[in-house]
Amino acid sequence: MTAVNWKKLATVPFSDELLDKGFTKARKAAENVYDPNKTFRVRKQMIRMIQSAVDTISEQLLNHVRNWPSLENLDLFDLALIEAAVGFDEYKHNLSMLQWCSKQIRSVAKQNIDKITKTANVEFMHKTRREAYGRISSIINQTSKSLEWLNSARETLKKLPSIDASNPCIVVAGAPNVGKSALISALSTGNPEVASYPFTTKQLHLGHFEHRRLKYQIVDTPGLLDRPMQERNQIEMQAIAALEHTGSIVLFVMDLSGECGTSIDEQNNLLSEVKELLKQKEIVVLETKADLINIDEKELIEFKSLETNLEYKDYEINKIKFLRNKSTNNIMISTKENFGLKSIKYLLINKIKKTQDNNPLELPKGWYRSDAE
Ligand SMILES: Nc1nc2c(ncn2[C@@H]2O[C@H](COP(=O)(O)OP(=O)(O)OP(=O)(O)O)[C@@H](O)[C@H]2O)c(=O)[nH]1
Ligand SMILES: [Mg+2]
Repeated sequence: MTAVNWKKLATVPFSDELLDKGFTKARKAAENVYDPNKTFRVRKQMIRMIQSAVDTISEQLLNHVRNWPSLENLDLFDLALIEAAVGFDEYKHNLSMLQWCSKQIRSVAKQNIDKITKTANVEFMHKTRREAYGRISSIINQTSKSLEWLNSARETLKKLPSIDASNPCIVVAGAPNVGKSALISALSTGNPEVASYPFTTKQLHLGHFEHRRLKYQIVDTPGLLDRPMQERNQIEMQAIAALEHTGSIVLFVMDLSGECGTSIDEQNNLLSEVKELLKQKEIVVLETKADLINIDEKELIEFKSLETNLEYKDYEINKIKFLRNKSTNNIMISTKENFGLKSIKYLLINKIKKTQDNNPLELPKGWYRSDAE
């Protein structure tokens, strides 16, 4: 299973561009034919024109079919996004139209080339070539709706996040405006990628950091895990289920400062719902914007110095220092004043390492179950 890089999908040509390209190539191919005998020359030219036009067009069509990910090979998360963004059935139908088109024009080429081969009438050769061009154009025109659909689907798909399901993925959830995206930026190396979900107009952030050559992806969930369950439709529920399948761990971000606009009670309700929805996943609750909350100054200075000196050790989760809220016992962080983030990173690495090591059925990358038996 590999991540789909939607951004790499090439622009899909419109029908007139396809025909233009095919017929231009054909004209050039005919120019390169030399034969002193007129009948032989025209026959070769007409055959080359048809063959070259069809080869050029067909190759372009099939290239697109090959480059668009086949739904059978996709991860559940990508499938849920495609279904929500453009729809499976249309995705399959429009790609198969390109295959159909390629087959049809090849058959036209064969029929008309056969006719040209069998005749010695130069006029008839020209006429048969023109007829082939007419039929090819009409088939391509019948495919134009699919080409247009694929072009606009490409624009939509290009904006979706691409997650590599073979690497760990940290899912960040929480009410709107609590600081999910800020947390992703703070934990990421470089700038997070900006993408979108088909469920919301909000932009999502997809960041990553590396530790011991392993890439930890961090994905945002605006509009997906930020409101009560009954407000979500079936497609969103599918995406959430897929997210559970993809994610290694969930960070649930809360804002107790009151700044985000969602009450603490509502945030707690959302947390209970997210726990219920993502039952199989470990959920770590974080309270962010701790800089806006009254924290004992001495305790904060002490924590900051402990965190600065913190070094990564395997399996020593209990030795990682956290700043905790005394009444909720949740871990507190601030992306604005940059404290608590290093501890969280080490906590994530350790927890993910544990879940991976604890799975004796997990095979090395690139192995398949049947290879091991
Ligand atoms: N003081 C303070 N402000 C913060 C902190 N983290 C985020 N904010 C601010 O909170 C606001 C919301 O942050 P975002 O990261 O956009 O929140 P979000 O959860 O991604 O919001 P949506 O994507 O709209 O759901 C922004 O104005 C941030 O600057 C923090 O640790 N301290
Ligand atoms: Mg956000």
